[in-house]
Amino acid sequence: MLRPQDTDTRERKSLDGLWDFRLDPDGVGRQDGWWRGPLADARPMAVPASFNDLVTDLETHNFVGDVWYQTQVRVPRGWGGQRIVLHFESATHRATVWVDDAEVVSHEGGYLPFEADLTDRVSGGELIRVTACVNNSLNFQSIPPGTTEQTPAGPRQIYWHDFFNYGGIHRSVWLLATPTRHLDDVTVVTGIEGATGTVSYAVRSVRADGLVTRVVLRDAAGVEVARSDGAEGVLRVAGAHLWGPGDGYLYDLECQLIDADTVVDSYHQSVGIRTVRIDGTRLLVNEKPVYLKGFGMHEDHITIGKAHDNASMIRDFELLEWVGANSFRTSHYPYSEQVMDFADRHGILVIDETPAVGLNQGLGGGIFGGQGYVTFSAETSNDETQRVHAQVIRDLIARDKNHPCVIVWSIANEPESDTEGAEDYFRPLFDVAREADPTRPVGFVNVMLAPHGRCRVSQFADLIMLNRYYGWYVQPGDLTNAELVWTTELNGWASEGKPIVITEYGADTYAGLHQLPAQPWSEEYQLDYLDMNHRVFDACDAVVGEQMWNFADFMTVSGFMRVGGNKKGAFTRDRQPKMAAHHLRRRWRGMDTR
Ligand code: BDP
Repeated sequence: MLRPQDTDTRERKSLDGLWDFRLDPDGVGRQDGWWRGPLADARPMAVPASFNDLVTDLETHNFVGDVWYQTQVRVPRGWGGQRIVLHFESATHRATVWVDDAEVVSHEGGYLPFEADLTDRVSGGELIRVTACVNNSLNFQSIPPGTTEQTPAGPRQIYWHDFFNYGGIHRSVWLLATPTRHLDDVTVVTGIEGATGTVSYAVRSVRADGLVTRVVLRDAAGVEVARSDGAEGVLRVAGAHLWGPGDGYLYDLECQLIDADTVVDSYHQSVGIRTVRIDGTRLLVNEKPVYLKGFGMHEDHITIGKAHDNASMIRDFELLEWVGANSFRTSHYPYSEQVMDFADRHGILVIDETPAVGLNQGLGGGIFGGQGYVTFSAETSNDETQRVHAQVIRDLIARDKNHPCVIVWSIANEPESDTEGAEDYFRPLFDVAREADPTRPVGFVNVMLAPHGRCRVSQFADLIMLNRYYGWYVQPGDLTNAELVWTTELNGWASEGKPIVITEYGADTYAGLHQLPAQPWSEEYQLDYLDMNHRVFDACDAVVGEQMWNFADFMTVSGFMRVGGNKKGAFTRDRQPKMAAHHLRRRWRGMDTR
């Protein structure tokens, strides 16, 4: 699937704006055919946005189930004879879409794109009705998992991840026209041979018999540096300007389908020439060791929830730059493609994560309420879950394979990993990732409950990624003991001979709460906690990165563990610095990669 683009041969029309919207608490919309006409009793809803926080009533805020969106759009008059596609960048967690009376697509998974070919159903100039039934419920066969428990007051959704289960159409919706003979996919893999950059490419096309595939590579000034005919090949760029941390230099690869002298289709793929590789305990980008400084983040903003918004994105990247970060993890799901583009353009290194978070019922208990489940069993996360998980790994890699910013795939966050069931579940998933992308390291994020010596899944990973909360969830307020046990565990991991990234370490901190001596929840404690962790990391050669949890405070389920959400941010939810952000800035800006 290629992204909607305006090119010499392609045109797109945004469907973002106000749509009609309605909850379906009784789940009758599908039986009653709500797509067959104008949505009755609808209220306006912004697209893109999570629906949950735009309203003032608890029912809508907490709603789990089917919600219906509807809009009308006129297919541009000039699109007659073209291939016409309806493209959703995401709908959380699944959607079925109708155009007028016909169902055109169903898609499972809340953070990746899907589309429907409307060519045979619509014509240029026609006004069409688009209806989407979006569903945000979670079950043991969804990624992420969840379940519904019966309570005296009715069904209640439970899930084992620590961020609010926002729902809705979270990213842009497009109508797109391409030629019927069209480009369908492009894959680039870059390499370095001395001062020469190599760009291996493979282009897939549809109805392209007799057509020539041509690729033209241009530098950032638009000057052609290489070209080739054929659906596959290798381009060579003498004196290539490499993509690297802090230097988001991008070439443009124009892919064309040519009929005699006519360009039938054209699509632009940005290309950053770089390599990524693990060597012993080092993580190498362009053969140079890198040290990751940054955060686990969230797509989470006041009012709009999990929606993508360019203004918020720019603020977040400005803060990353200000604080001296060079990396982040897309905890705990694929982020908007605009975010990935921005990271490409700014030379930010990204650990790209699937939505497989909460495959760990052992963690449930206190925080999430769901207790007494076995993680991997026929009744809970099972073969079907594994199939869905494998598919989401493939889909994520298909979407993000060409982003130079992506240096590592994370196939899950904090799953159960100390049991035979976990080992059986995960072994084939690493193969799925490596088959889909043999070029990047693959890992998963290990949880404290499976410390060194007990984890049975890290053996499959190219690098070790650890979330650790010594001094917070264990030894709270006792940083002296925390430092000792943390050092001991980390030394154990270092003996594995793989690079280690600390993908989470953090302490909830209520902005403005000050205490001397420092106590948990105060800004002073967050500083002491960071200092303790940094001493532990600096003493361990195998540590190649620190990503503090979290970039900013974020929304979670309500409960006695969370005060208006998770408060482990270096920044507040409205993106202002806590003392910790200034502290990190001093460390990170003063630090050279080791
Ligand atoms: C880890 C999770 C993360 C949570 C964090 C926390 O990976 O999603 O928000 O802990 O408890 O378990 O703050």
